[in-house]
Amino acid sequence: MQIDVFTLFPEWFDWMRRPRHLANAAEHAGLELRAFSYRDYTPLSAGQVDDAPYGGGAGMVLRVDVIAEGLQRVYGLPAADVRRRRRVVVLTPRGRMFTDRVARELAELPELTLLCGRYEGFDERIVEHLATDAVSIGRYVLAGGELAAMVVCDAVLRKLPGALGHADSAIEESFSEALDGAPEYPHYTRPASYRGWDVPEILLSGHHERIREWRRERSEERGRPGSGG
Ligand code: 6GU
Repeated sequence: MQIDVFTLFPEWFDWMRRPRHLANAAEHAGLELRAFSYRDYTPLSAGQVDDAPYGGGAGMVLRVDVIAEGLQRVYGLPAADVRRRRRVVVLTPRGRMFTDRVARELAELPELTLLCGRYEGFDERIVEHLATDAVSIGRYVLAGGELAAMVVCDAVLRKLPGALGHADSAIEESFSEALDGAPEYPHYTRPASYRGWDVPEILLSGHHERIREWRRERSEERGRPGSGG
């Protein structure tokens, strides 16, 4: 899979290349992460990428011509055609909520482009004419889409076959369908007793069937997303 991120801070995405576990996971999963700077492609002078909002108001807005030029130059296609060839997702607090389901959906794509915004946001024509859809990672506002893009990359990487050392870890992960959308059950490891804090007996019993049942119950107990649990 190839993920391209467009951002004002491409070096932030070295995050994925340096820590060994991430670099290894990306390599095993065949993930190629590229980061492009809007400034490298802006047709305006002095690296300008944003402008004051029409109608007035605070903050600056990313310009549609700048984003279009970046897409056109990187993909060698008219900017409006790029979204017919690959998924182009705008990261914005007003996008569709990013969930385990969306992560799985994106992980099935061969190619994905993420557009990060800073300032007040994107000129609406970017969302309407250059992107396929918009995604948000939560009901709060970040200074930019970069952290959200990293969240998306991390969650998508975990879904790629080969990314995790243990193939089952992603399947039984919290919020996945294998757990019926419930959070994951609690984990324990050695020591079995620490300061009188004991690991539940059942996990030491070797009764795999009963352990499975116990885990399912604990997972359900933790509640479903949105239940307040
Ligand atoms: Cl995708 N971007 C920004 N700027 N803020 C957010 C977000 C995205 N998701 C939640 N808050």
